[in-house]
Amino acid sequence: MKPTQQNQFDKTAFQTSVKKHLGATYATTIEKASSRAWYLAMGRALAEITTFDMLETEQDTRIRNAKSVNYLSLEFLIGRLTGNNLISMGLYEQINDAMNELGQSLTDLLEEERDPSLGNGGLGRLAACYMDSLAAQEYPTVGYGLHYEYGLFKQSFEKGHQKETPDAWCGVEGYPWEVARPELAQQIGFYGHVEVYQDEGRERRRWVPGMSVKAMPWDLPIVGYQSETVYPLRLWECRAIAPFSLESFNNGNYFEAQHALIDAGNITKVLYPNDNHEKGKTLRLMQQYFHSAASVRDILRRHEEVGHSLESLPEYETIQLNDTHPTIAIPELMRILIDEKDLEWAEAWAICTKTFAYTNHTLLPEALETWSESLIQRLFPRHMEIIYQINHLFLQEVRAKWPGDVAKQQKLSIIQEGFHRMVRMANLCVVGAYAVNGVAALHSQLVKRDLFPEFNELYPGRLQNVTNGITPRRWLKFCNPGLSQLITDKIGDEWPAKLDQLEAISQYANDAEFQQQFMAVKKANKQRLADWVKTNMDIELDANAIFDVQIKRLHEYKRQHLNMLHILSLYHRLITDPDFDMAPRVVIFAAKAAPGYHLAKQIIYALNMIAEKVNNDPRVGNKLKVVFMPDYRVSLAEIIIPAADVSEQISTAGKEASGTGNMKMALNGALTIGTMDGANVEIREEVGDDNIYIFGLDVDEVEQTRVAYNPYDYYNADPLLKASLDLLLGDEFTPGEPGKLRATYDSLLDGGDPYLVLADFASYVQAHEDMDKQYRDVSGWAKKAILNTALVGKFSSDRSIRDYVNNIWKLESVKR
Ligand code: 26Q
Repeated sequence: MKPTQQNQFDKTAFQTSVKKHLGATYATTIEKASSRAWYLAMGRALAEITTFDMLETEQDTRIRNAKSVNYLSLEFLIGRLTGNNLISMGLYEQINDAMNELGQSLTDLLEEERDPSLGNGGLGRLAACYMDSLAAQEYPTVGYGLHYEYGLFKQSFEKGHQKETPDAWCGVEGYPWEVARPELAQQIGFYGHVEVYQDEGRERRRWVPGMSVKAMPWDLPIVGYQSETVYPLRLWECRAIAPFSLESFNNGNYFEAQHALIDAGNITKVLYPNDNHEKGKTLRLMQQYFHSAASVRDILRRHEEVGHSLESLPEYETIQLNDTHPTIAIPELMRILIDEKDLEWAEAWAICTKTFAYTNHTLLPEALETWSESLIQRLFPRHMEIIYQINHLFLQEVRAKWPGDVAKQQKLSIIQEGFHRMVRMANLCVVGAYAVNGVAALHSQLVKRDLFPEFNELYPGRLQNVTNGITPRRWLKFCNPGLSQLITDKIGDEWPAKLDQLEAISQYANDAEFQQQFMAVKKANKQRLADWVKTNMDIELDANAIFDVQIKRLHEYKRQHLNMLHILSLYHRLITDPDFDMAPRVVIFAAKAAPGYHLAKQIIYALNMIAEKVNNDPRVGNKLKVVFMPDYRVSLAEIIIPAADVSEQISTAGKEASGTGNMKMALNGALTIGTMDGANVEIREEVGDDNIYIFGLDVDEVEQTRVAYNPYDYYNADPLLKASLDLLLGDEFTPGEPGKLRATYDSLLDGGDPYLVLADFASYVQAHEDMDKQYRDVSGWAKKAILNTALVGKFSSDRSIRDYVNNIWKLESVKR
């Protein structure tokens, strides 16, 4: 590992650069500059350093001749870059000092940065953590994504209802960390037809697109922790081709008539705000192809520029598909190899199937992508031919393995038969990839057992597991400086790159002084959050209360409404049972609902109305507060996570592929209350049964319970459950307007309760009671919290990346 920038840092030169940008880039003066201008100028001055390092990394012949991973993802939820990059560059203190001398507070300037919210949730954030770990461990990498003009919408509440507004993350001035790479632009086609022609007696085919656009790359620097290696996150922006060719426009070749209205600027205008739900929108498929095509061409350009042969592609490049969203890259590579590079089908297929690997992030049927054959045919006629041919050859394999078994062929076919034929993207991925992985041990087992059992027989060893991880740089060192310092004082400062070392902290779990210090840090973090809530929401919180946190996208399977029922049960008991005693508790939510997901929005509304009443009801006093923080995003998570005492991970068993918020909160000393789902199972293995609160049905019990499930059985048998649910029917929370919160009630009873909320209610309430008792034992709680921090080193994304490297990608690290 090379020395960090610290040694070469020239403070005066840096200050001069900041001042130059203030004037030359942002047209202001030291006297007049706003905080925003100072932040932008500082960002540009820093980006200058990293851009040089990125170009050096790009030119490094050892890296150019080593194998790289290309991480293809429609989402990279990177969060703010400035603070994080300062930590990676080892320059935090120096820049703090340099900016102080210029009369600026670094912490204030960092608050000026808008989050680049170029993702929905877990999958996008995972891609960002993986880029961080790839760079930190110096594995050659390029991240490929989209440069959306608008990221995930901004959320606010109007009378308790979610309101969405566009997120123009770049602002008018542009984002200081990005650099345009016009020399690497690509031209991308859509629509059109397939031409058949003769070439030296052979019949050949080529796609003649009906319209074309330009893909302009923007590079963001991914700075390796304590290294000068900087890899690019390359985000493609769609532009109209310039200069606009009037001649071809007029003679009708340039755009086909029916597509003339599509403005090229539309394609990367906005991120689709659905997570774990696909809707077959044409523009979404265009985004996917635009992303895949530009990325594949860039990969081939890099490969060929160094002089490597096409046959050797799998030796130098591997392409990781982050879910099925970039699946069209597989037929696109086939098309280029066959139609443009003159390879035979078999040669091209051999290359493809040694190059692609696919990560599955979900088992939810509504999230498995299928696209109508007619849409693909219209947008990408040549790709559709190639998909047919892939399927034709694949079904021959299926017939050879299971002769005469038509049902097997139908089940496995890439094309789903029916009135509207559909292309199953996951099947195409499994057939076209050399490795397929789930994202947690339980999830990967279910992928094998329930989703792809036949593929597992047909291709033994192809289906694997890589348990997700999180970067400890952002999710401990940066967001929780108090705890980081405490840890460093005990075990030195190598833990951010070697998270397993945290285990050494467990020797202090019973140490009274360390417990007291650990809990003092936690309390300060809770106070920081309470201050945010006071300033932004005007709600007073007591930092001595239990901070009980559920932060994630709003989804029925994640069961925010189970948490809601628990709140209602506490409220009911507080106002009806004079003997009921509980430790003061603050229940904190943050979540965005997809704009078209009606019930999710109703759950947000109900939680906001319940909060309003509970927080102001004198009968409740300070025992219970409910806070729904608006506009959940990475920078908000950085404030909430260090302040959590309790981490809510309460999905129906079998539904949450992994979860990563669970890892972040455990690392920051929160105790998990959770089901046997996703990575909770592995967190429990690491921290031990005594240090986690597991409740509810497991996967097998969920399956058995579903057979004859009637939510009314639970409703009628459990008076506390009934009383809690019935609160939603009256006007307790919507004075004068009874029934306004009944959407949740209806879905849980007449709606059949598809996620078994009522079945898990009693066990969930019991687990909370156990935790409440434990919280009153201050030392006992501190011990458990410390052990959570100490024992979750496994969940560093550095370990996940090493798993990918060793079991799937087979790369070598290149230290500079
Ligand atoms: C697909 C087609 C059309 C429009 C949108 C989509 C789409 C977009 C985003 C489908 C799914 C997503 C996001 C899924 C996601 O975030 N999954 C989560 O991935 C995490 C990382 O592996 C896991 O920890 C979570 O369990 C999983 O829910």
